[in-house]
Amino acid sequence: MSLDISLSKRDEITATVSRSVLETNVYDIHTHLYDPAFGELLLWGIDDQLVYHYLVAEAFRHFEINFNDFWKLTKENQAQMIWDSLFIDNSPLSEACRGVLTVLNRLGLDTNQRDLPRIRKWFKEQNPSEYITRCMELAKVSKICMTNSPFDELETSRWISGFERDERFTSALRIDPLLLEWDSIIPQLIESGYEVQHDLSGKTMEEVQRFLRDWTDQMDAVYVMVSLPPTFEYPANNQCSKLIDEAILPFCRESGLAFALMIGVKRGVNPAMKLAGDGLGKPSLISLENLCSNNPNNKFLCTLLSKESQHELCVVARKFRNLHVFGCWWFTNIPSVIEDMTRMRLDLIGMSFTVQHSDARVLDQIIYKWDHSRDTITKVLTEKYLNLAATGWKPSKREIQRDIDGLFGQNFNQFLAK
Ligand code: HDL
Ligand code: ZN
Repeated sequence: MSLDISLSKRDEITATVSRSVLETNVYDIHTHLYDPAFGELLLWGIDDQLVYHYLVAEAFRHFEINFNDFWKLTKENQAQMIWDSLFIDNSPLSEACRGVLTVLNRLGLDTNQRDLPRIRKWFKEQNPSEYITRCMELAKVSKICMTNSPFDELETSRWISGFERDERFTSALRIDPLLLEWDSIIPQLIESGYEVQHDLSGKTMEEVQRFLRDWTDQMDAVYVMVSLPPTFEYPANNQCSKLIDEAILPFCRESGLAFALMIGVKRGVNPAMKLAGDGLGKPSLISLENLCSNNPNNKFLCTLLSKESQHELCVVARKFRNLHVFGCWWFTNIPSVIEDMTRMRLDLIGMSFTVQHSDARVLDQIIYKWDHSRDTITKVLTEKYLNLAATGWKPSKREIQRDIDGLFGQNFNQFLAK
């Protein structure tokens, strides 16, 4: 199709898309990074990059060591084992391996020296606060949304003691334990002064809403988020569904906050691997349809973990304008799947989605996660604009920039503001 346009028009569109994608700053709407005020919780540097749970999972396929002995090693020794196994003994072709090298290369280090001690020495010489700015500038990330849990003691003490926010970091209120481990978090809620009952009776639902309100205010959260198993059912005769219906959704309607659902994660498929031990399953999207259909005055964000679910998700999004699709989550965050998902989303829901989030756990990772995603996004968008031009419709530079601004965060901001 795109052969019907002149070579000069073709080159102009190709250059415009590539430049816009490369130069447009993104709002990274889901990460596990932290405002620098959280100190050690903000991970960065070569060792944290190497012991990232994606690489732990890949490295264990080569290791003889048992899991517990590995976890007893120092972080540096864990990193050395992973480096030796995945980078030296085998070529680092996986997305997560290539990512480490993309980061080092973009930082100006000579990866071909393959000298881990020398690399480690370079990171030790970096100034943390300057390094945050450097990573965000290299990654072209202007804003980072954190994942903030009111159930994580490491975090809550910092929130309660108060700190001056770094305006580049926004907050998302993460509530998995509230919905998935109700019986285990009851004591913490009661101890914090919320009058809740195991059987959800009495003032429980209004007290859970007060809990959400208190923490949303404390964090200035921009949305509420939960990750859910592939077996998630809604509506259902269980605590999770009742809490969603009678506490989460009423609170989100009252506050105007979106409820973000990340569906399909199977926690602890191999518990000995800790964070690296989670797997995925393909959910039924009937529950998502029911959520959107039964709650037209709630806003839902959604990303799914199974590649096989992505087509259905686009069709559900076509039915419900109160559903905003975002990102290529975790096991789908690899070039081949990002390409399929982005093409499918443009084909089925046009521009009305957020193209990517990094899910970065280590600051430096935003450099590779966005570099690699931009490559694929450029490829798909160029194809789409060339197809468009072949119809005689000539997308202007301004229109292409407008579209990319949208995919890179403006669509998300507009959806939240509805
Ligand atoms: O539940 C989530 O937010 C997931 O992103 C997990 O944190 C997962 O461990 C992860 O980091 N994926 O990229
Ligand atoms: Zn995440």
